[in-house]
Amino acid sequence: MKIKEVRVVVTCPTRNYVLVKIVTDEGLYGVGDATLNGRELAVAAALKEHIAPLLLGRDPGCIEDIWQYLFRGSYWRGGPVQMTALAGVDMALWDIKGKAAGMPLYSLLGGKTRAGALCYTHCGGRDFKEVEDSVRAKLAEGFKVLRAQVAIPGTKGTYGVGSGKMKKNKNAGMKFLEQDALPQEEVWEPGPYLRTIPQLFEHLRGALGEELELFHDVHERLTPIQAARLAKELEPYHLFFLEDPLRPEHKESFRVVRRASTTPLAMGELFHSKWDCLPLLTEQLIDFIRCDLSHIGGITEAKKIAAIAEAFHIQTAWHGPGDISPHAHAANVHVDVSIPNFGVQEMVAFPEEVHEVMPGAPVYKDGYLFVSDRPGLGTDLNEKAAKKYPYKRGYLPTTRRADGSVHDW
Ligand code: CS2
Ligand code: MG
Repeated sequence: MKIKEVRVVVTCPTRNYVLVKIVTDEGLYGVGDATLNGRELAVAAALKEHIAPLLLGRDPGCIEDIWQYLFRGSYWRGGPVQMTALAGVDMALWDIKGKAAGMPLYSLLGGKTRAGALCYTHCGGRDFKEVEDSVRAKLAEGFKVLRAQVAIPGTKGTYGVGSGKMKKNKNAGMKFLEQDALPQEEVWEPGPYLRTIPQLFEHLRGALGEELELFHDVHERLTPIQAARLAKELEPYHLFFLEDPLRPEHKESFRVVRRASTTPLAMGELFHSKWDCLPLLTEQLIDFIRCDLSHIGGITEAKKIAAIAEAFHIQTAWHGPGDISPHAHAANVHVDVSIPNFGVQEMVAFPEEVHEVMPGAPVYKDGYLFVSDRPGLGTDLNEKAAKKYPYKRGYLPTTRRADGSVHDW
């Protein structure tokens, strides 16, 4: 079997997605996710201009060799754009391998270690009561693990509470990316944030008890000593984990947070390779590794990261936001259900437009996600439907401190 064609599809069914479709001379094809929110066309160009010509005529079954060829063979390696492009290719190749073998991906990866993947969803609100109501509603839907975010008094826009430059569609109630919107600017200060979050969890535990699993996403905003204070002050509320407390660049800073508390730590959505994860894994500075399969070069790299983590008693919690496609979500769950050290899986409910363009997303039932037994990833791409939703330039929000200086969003 040989690769005959590499197609790159950019589509915006409510938000932008970049898909790689690899077609073989035997008619089999695979589709992978190469979406990088806010930099979609950079990845599409890398794929079309630089990577596609390197794939034509190759055996799609040699996934590891193609991975190494695209990563090491290019000399200029790594980074979000290239690792997202590589992820798209990698997922498409695994999809082809599964279809050729007549097996679902989880089966190729060693077979099921569990029936479904325990998953979590997001709960946000303008105040503690709204967050509590949102948690109660999700508990009623069967969720067992919940992420809680609350608006911070005196700040403008809070991560996880609003939703960027999206406008509501009157008919569907769904939010769509605005055409040519520039980044929304939010204002954030550590003082009010650090005072509010422990109070939020005090409220939630008081109202809802100890049974449910709760956690919080810091979104890489704190300094090491601030993160250490937060982790310590959250100890009485027994979080499932504290997500992404620090920026991804200086991993040694995690030692400060680790020494200060027993709150479990999770990190990784901004990582791009196993090497980014290494010090946190080998020093056991975190409890959950939560890379984004679409930004680390796909399933091949995820399997390796999971295996390294297993040796250090660390579980996986792969990133699963709405800005990566159902193909990536399916890849997440195939890995989740086939590795021994799976922890939890982030999930989103996609709008109808996304299902129309990319059918086959994992199915949610009573707190767990399930993938189908169809060969490969079990997802597909409806190219005709994709054309109905042309690309719209869009950005993630940015954040400034009260004095106007740029801060991490
Ligand atoms: C996130 C994402 O899901 C998460 O935990 O932190 O929402 C993240 O902000 C986006 O994927 C950025 O593109
Ligand atoms: Mg996050």
